[in-house]
Amino acid sequence: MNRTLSLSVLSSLLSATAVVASAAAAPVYLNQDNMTVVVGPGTSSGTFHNTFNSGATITKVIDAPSADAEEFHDQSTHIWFTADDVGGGLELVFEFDASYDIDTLHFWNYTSEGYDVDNVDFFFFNAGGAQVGALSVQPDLGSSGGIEAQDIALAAPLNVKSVTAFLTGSNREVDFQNIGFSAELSQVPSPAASGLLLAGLITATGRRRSRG
Ligand SMILES: [Ca+2]
Ligand SMILES: [Ca+2]
Repeated sequence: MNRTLSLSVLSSLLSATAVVASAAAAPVYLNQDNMTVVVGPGTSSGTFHNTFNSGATITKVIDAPSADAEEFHDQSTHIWFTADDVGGGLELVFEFDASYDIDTLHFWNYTSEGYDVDNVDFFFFNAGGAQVGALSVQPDLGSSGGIEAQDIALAAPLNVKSVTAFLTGSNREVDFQNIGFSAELSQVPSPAASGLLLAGLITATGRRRSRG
């Protein structure tokens, strides 16, 4: 077997790997299409006012169709929670349809200090349920008129399958429109793909050795 063929096999394998890697690296916007959200058990005592009137559900915090979507503040679009005590807040638990490497948080905050979210504590979990990181962000006020997302770079860990967010306001008020994430599908090679690559490399190496 000649060296040219061996190199050609190696080259093909590396190209195939690059194609797989670039396909997996395409950014994904995470919203109601590829994650779920529930009100977490860590939510403090408080009131949701008219948040769930008319059959509305918590899913309205992940219904922005894209990261640059504009949303108007009305009863069908936002969440309003008031904690009974300072320090209390709303806990949301997001579950993704796969493991992702999160790049960016998109946060549509309320437009005035009297009700907006002042701090969000994030906790990140892998597919096994183990906590793999935590960080806090202080989002800006929402833009007036149609509210657009503030894009906040998140130094989040890799391979995140679920996220818990604890949202608070310094005056007990938590009012916002949406949360979304931009992420890339985590690159965990499938056993079949890595087995194929390994077999190819062994074959190519064996051919090179037999030639010498
Ligand atoms: Ca919404
Ligand atoms: Ca505030």
